[in-house]
This record gives sequence, C-alpha cells and structure tokens, in this order.
Amino acid sequence: MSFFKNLKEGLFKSSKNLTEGIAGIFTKKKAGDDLLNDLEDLMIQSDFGVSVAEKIKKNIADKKYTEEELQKENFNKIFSKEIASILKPLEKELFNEHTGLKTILVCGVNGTGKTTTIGKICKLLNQKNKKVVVGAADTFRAAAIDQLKIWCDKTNTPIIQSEVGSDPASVAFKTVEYAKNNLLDFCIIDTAGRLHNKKNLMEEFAKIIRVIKKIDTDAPQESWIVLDATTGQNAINQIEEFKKFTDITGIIMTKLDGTAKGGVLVAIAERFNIPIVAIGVGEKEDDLNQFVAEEYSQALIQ
Ligand SMILES: Nc1nc2c(ncn2[C@@H]2O[C@H](COP(=O)(O)OP(=O)(O)O)[C@@H](O)[C@H]2O)c(=O)[nH]1
Ligand SMILES: [Mg+2]
Repeated sequence: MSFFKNLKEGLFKSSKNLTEGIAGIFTKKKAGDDLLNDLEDLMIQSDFGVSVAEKIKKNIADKKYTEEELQKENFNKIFSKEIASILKPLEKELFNEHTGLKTILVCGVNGTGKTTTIGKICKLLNQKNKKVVVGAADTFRAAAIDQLKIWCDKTNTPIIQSEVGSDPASVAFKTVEYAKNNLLDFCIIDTAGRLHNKKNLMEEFAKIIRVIKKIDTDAPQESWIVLDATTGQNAINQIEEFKKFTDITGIIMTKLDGTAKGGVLVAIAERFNIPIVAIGVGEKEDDLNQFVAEEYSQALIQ
C-alpha cells in the first residue's frame, strides 16, 4: 500500500512551505535562541497557532541539544518528533471494533467536504464487508441528495432519502430505524452545511439528535466534525459552535492537499483535545487517510 507516499503528496504544499522555511532559518547560521525564535515565527505563519509554537519551542529548548545536534540535517527530525508527540494522544481508529449498531452523525459548515468524506468512508467500509446505511439529512438542496446518491451507488450502499425541503430529523430517524431493523454495523448521517450563525439551522441539528435517540438512546455513538483545512483558524470557531449541540468525538480535516498551512490540524488538536479520525488529501474516493501522528508529522516535515 502506498499510504505514506500518498500522504506525502497530499501534504506537499505544507511540507514545501515548512521545509523551505526551516532551510531559510539555517542559512542565517543562527543557533540557540535565535533559531528557536525563528522557528516559532515560522510555525505561527504556518497556522500552528501561538500556543503550539510556544510549546514546541520550549520543548526543544528544554532538551538542551548541543549546537551539533541542532544542525540542519537533524533538525527536521527533532521538529517532526515534537509535533508527533503533541498529536499522538489524539490518534483514533476510524473504525474500531464494536458490537451492535454505530450511528455516526457527520456535521460541519457548508462545503467542508462532509458528503465527499462520507462517500470515501462508504468505500472503506464496503471493502471491509461492513453493513452500512447512509441518511441524506441534508434536505435543503436537491443537489446535496443527488451527490450523496451517486456516492452510495458507487459503493453499493443503501441510502435513505426524502424530497427536498423535508424534515432532516425525519430522514435521520428513518435511517437509524432502517439500520436497527436490518442489524447493520454502521449508520452514517449526512447533514446540511449548517451556517453556525443561523440559529434555526442549529436548532434543527439539535432536533436530529433528539429524534434519533428515540430509536437508540446511545445514538449518535459518534459525532464527527468535518473541517476544511484551507479555512485555517476559522475551523476553531466552527468546533466551538457545534460543541454546544453534541459531544464531538472526532475531527476529520479535509483539503490538506490544498493548503500550505497543514499546521492548523496541530493547532486544533492541541486546543480541543478531540481525536482526529481521518484526513482528506484529495477529491477522489481513495483520498482519505486514517490519521497516524508519526506519519502525519513526517509527511509535514520531510
Ligand atoms: N482538494 C480536496 N477537495 C475536497 C476534499 N474533500 C472534499 N473536497 C471537495 O470540496 C467540495 C465540497 O465537498 P462536499 O462534500 O460537497 O462538502 P459538504 O458541503 O460539506 O458536503 C467538493 O468539490 C469536493 O470535491 C479534499 O480532501 N481535498
Ligand atoms: Mg454535503
């Protein structure tokens, strides 16, 4: 499997940015504090966030490397290890073993990649011979339902849908009901790109959760938020809003292929302590990777 290669390609923009940035720091032949201050600046520019940048700077300083150890050749490795150590506790299996039905509610604002990601997940589950149903609870646009239907057809996944404008909570209810009656393994619910500043939309989101609990009191077992890496720090506000309605149990960050600021994932992980379940590095069906801290850090700093 070319998993790692693909990830390196997917994170190319970010890794180029960081690698060049680090090379730039070293051309100035700086050592010690100067070097670490420059690294901190580079990290902040690359959306790692001030808190992560400070933490990594301090961690490296505390280790009291000799000038020799802090040579350019070793530096990438030292830096990438520090990033991995922040991310490691946030690793989470995309599909850990479970018994019974697992309902996954997929949330996030418009255009972050929810529907595409669900399609990719269906393909993975199909390969694992898992029994899945998908609910088209984004009923606001016909195109949203059609788009999900295309993915489901491609992956032989049953879909529960209703006409445009119908109640999303009712679609979600029927989907969980179908999953329960047919003894399925997974029930995945696609939701509308709820603008978090439109209160009525958020209320509908809360209603979906209320209604599916009538069938399964433990549902949703997972609430995953899909975040678009190219929106940078804005993703932080999105988590804050959705957290008010559901316990977010996982983050999926998409479009990491489209940004040079892949550090934003580290900023978010550190800030919220929410596990990262997967990362999207392209539009195609195979462009979804399980999140592994070391692999991500190594791909980020090559
Ligand atoms: N480059 C890239 N594009 C993506 C990725 N994930 C989704 N997209 C694209 O983002 C756009 C919005 O995706 P969609 O799934 O419709 O978002 P939704 O509104 O959250 O359901 C589509 O053009 C997708 O092809 C990704 O990981 N990388
Ligand atoms: Mg969608």
